[in-house]
Amino acid sequence: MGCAHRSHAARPARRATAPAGLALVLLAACGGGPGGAGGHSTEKVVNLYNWADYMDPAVLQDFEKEYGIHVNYDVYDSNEILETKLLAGHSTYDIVVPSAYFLEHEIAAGVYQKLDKSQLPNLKNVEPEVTAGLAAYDPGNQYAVGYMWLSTTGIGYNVPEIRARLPDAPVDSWRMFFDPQVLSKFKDCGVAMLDAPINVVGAALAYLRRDPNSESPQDLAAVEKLLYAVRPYVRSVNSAQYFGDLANGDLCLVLGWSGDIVLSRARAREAGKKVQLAFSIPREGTVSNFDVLAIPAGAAHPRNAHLFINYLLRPEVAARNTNSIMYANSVITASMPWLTDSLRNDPAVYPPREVRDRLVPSRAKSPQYTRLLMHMWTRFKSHT
Ligand code: N2P
Repeated sequence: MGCAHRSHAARPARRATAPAGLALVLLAACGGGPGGAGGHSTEKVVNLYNWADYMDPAVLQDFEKEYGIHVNYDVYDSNEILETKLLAGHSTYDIVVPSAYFLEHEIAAGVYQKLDKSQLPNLKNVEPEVTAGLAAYDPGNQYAVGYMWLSTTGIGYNVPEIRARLPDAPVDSWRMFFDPQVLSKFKDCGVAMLDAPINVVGAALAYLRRDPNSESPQDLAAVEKLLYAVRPYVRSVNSAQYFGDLANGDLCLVLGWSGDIVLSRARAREAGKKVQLAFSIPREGTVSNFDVLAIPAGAAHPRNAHLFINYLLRPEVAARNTNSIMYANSVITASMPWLTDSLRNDPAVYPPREVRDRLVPSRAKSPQYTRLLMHMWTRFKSHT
């Protein structure tokens, strides 16, 4: 533990600007030092950069117990932040967890190293459907491994609060968010939206019955109009606090991700709160994401990164992560026996085929469109 602590402190020292001697002293104190294949560090750590609440803490502890490798878990709350760090080129991370639609450009920009599949025998456990789906973003599956197979963008709501304000609320429709007449009814009990522009715009395009992956400036302008009309009723735009707020009863309606909302429902129940939550995938359809595990090009501990990724692909470990974070993992079938019954049968986590047919996986966007989108999004967020 002490070693892991020192190695954590040593991380900034590996940056070019820090005194090189310090890094060496700290590495030596950990019984390691530059060495191993390619001069990689032999410190017993792996630096993970991930979403908060996106891995079972007990899985981290068990990995450490089995391999003596400490996982430093650092958090971000948007793909955009992760990408900015990776592109700036001075990340100190060994494993990151981007969504597949970000992965495509990041691979092209050279921010990842190819996986050494000989160190990943548990790749055989990943559902073939997931691997095939990921190949659309990572041809040949060279850089990334599926982590969580499915997050859908949908509606989370506090059932009694919504019913009290609008008994026939259209909870299975995007009208809940994009019809100002409807949304205005819920302003007082708290409305939040993800700070994930591609997913929110995708949902709005589904509502408009347009292609959720459209890059047309006209479609974006139509979405901007919709978003401005509802902005007065949206209390917050974030992807990290909203599900805790929903569980506490501080919000009554969120445009959020499936697992987060299922998790907040479970937390509210555990806490014995009166908050009664539900999740719906709107009938107009929605966007879905895969999240993956990838190793940045400059990772200092690639061997440990491979060991940890391989560990996460054990069916039982994948199931424990799903049981904890409530997203469907990429191992799907092989992990099923270890899932809790309630999750295995939860259509919010494992949607039935007819619902899955309405899901449109988010795709990578061109740099030109991304610029337009980000400008629109910044205006939207600051608009009151
Ligand atoms: C975790 C959020 C995970 C991102 N709270 C879903 N794509």
